[in-house]
Amino acid sequence: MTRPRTTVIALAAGLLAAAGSFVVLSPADAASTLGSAAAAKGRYFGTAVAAYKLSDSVYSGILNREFTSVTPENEMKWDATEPTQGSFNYSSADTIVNRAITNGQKVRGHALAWHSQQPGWAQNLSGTALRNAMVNHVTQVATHYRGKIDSWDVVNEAFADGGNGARRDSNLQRTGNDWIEVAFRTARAADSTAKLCYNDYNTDGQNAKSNAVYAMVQDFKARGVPIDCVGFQSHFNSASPLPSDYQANLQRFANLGVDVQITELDIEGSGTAQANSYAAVVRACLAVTRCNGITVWGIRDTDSWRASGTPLLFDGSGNPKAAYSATLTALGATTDPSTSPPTSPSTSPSASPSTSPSTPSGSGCTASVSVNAWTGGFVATVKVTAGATRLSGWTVGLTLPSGSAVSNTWSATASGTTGAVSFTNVAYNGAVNPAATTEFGFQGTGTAPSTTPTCTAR
Ligand code: 9MR
Repeated sequence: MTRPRTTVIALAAGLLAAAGSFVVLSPADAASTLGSAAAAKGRYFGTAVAAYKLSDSVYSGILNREFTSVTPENEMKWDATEPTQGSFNYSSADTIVNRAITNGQKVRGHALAWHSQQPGWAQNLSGTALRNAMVNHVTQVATHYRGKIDSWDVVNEAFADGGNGARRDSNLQRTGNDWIEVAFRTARAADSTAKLCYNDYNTDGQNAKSNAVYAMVQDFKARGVPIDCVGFQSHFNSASPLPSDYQANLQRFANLGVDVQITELDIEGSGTAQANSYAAVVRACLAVTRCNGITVWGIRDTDSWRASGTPLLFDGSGNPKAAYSATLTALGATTDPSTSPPTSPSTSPSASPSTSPSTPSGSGCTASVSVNAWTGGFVATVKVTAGATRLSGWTVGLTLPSGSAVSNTWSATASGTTGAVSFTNVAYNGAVNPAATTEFGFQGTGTAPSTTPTCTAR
């Protein structure tokens, strides 16, 4: 498929031969990863991450390239963070969180209070002792991560399956029906910056369980219990397929005044059927203004808790599946085979047509920026091209217009958010072969930058 032509703005004309170029792309042309395509729609695209897989370069390469949010898959759960009562261990979760922040990715915290994956000591508590232990746990963990979490799953899976809309029986539930609101008030007191979510499964369509969650959120809103978002896990398979009223269900919750997030998406299957379901989920989220992010529950099929159902967007070798292309297309990006994601993360050939700067020469590097802008915001994709010498690191300098600010950066580290900002490579994309390219991106508020970027080899 031919890539649509791009427009070179006038100011760049005289500068093309100099350090870089500045190109405005049509919206459909601007995004070539899940994260950048979602960002162009004002949303994040995240994945569950397991700390022990981060040393796998295929895994971390895809993670850095494609995703703008991460959820620790198990590392923030009660058994992991408080294995002994009053003794907290954040090492694995901190690894994920700090790495995400370095890479400009948001973090979804998962989960503060849940009937499952409790440490043995908590499983053996009841009554006031358990209530107090829960309050202390929520306080300690939310305080430790204050300022680093975009959204917390404060309470997970507290409603029963089946037709009566009841609360799930659990040791936490038996401490009193108010345990959920106590958890939310406690989380807010510890961290006033994170969005506080209720998260559950089998609530993806309108049914007795989602009706009960809906009533709880409505009640919380009416009584001033702090709740900001509802997570819809969206684990789909042939026994539990994508409901036809998925979008309507997201919308009715959004209408209560909360954000809605798709938090653990996976869809068992393969080929076109699977791809179509992924696209339908994305379209539903994009159609609901307050659906502000999608998280898939793992990267490669082999990373999934349901690996045999091949439910994710990348195959076991890290190659994008049909479901990946469908997701990207539904997010509004074009999938151009010449720029389809590499299986290894670092660099791509310089033949990519869209933003090519002048023929690289000398020992430095050049940078070009393509922008997808809307009223009040923009996403910038920056291409770094090596000169005649292999780069071992690079820094791109850009000046933002007055009143504009960088809100999110991926595949680079930004020195600041306003004015003259330097973007430096992250660990995996500093090395660029002669005349080869690598990309990074950032999202901003205000007007997009219109000056030519500088590029310095390091
Ligand atoms: O993916 C998680 C898996 O590695 C754990 O073994 C499992 C244990 O309960 O939890 C999985 O994640 C769950 C998530 O925390 C909550 N919603 C359901 C997810 C899949 O079971």
